[in-house]
Amino acid sequence: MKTRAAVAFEAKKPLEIVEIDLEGPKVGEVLVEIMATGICHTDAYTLDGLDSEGLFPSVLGHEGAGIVRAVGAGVKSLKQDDHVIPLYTPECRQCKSCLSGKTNLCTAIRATQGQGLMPDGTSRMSYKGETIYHYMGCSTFSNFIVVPEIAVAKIREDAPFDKACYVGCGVTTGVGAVTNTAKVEAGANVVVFGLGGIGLNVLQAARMVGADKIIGVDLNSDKKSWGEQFGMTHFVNPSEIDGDIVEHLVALTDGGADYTFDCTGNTTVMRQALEACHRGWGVSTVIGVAEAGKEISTRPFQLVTGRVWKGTAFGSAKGRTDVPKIVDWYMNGKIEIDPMITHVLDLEDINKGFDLMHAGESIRSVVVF
Ligand code: NAD
Ligand code: AHE
Ligand code: ZN
Repeated sequence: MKTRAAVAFEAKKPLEIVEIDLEGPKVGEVLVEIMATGICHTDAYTLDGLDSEGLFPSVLGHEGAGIVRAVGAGVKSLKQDDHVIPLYTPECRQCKSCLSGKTNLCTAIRATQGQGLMPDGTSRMSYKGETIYHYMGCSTFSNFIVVPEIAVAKIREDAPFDKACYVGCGVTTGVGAVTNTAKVEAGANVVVFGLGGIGLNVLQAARMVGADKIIGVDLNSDKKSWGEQFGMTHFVNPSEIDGDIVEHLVALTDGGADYTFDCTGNTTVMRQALEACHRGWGVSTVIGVAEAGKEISTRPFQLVTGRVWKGTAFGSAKGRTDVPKIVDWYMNGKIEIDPMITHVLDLEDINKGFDLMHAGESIRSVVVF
């Protein structure tokens, strides 16, 4: 079949809206009509050529929601007309990682996913006879996609696609980082670096679990009012304080935070987040994705004296199990999504979504098909 898609033909070039060819689902795969997709900073990072796994030409996008239109042979857990969210972190429930119960990082198809291919080692997408690579196993900047059954979460049918899509990455990542990865408890002091589409979800989850001080840090002071809407109690712009940001935060939290989160992808900030933790027990969780070649460092003494450095992918959520629950949380009013969706765009205007993100003018732009 043919489908409209925003194709990344080259790094650092705007996406081009074209009709591509899409092969139907093979064994264990499903065809999904994407109804809406968010634009995450990770899409921008890959398009900017900063992702060591970035491949071109490809169809980016990994924060979508849609409807199953056809299933391939052997598919048991999904049927036509199911409402779904594609998962960049699948859940096969059979691999060593899934069976360990210790991680959400299913390894069943990770190798081919990183090569921009389906599990059988081929792509379903092409343009004028040339292969187009899949992205993060999703490629939600296409109106129709083919994905493996194990990389699809079935969600309730009354959830609006233009909001539910955000659960496909940003909401689950930010909320899950607090509830699954760091396991923040009531009364804790929390510092969140970077108040964008991920950081605001960290804030609202910290509020949800009953954190005490919830401090937001951003270089963009426009984010102060955004943070306050989602539970932030104190805002710090590092460029507007006298002295060192770590010392400032340690003083503000009476010796250091119980939990900090990096939602910037900046390795200098990651170090600050670790060092702003309380001696003896503070836990810092890296969420931000750093550009290829970047490394983190700190004095080992920081770890010897009890600070813990962690990281999280997709908020440590097991996609097929947890994503439907997070959609329920949204539908039941436990978490908010609507105010964070600042821009709704047609596919033709998708590049505007990237411009708005880079200008710090959006929280989430969502493309509706
Ligand atoms: P965003 O662009 O919406 O937000 C980033 C925010 O960080 C902005 O408000 C920006 O002003 C702020 N910022 C940038 N540099 C800063 C600095 N030096 N100090 C303080 N604030 C700074 O991006 P997003 O969609 O929220 O994504 C945030 C990061 O999380 C990205 O690196 C993205 O790739 C990553 N991410 C990771 C996962 C995961 O599973 N680990 C999932 C989604 C996104
Ligand atoms: N491809 C990059 C790493 C990118 C990365 O860390 N991605 C996160 C999700 S970001 C979503 O917005 C992730 O899930 N990582 C785990 C995984 O298996 O990819 C690189 O450095 O090569
Ligand atoms: Zn993302």
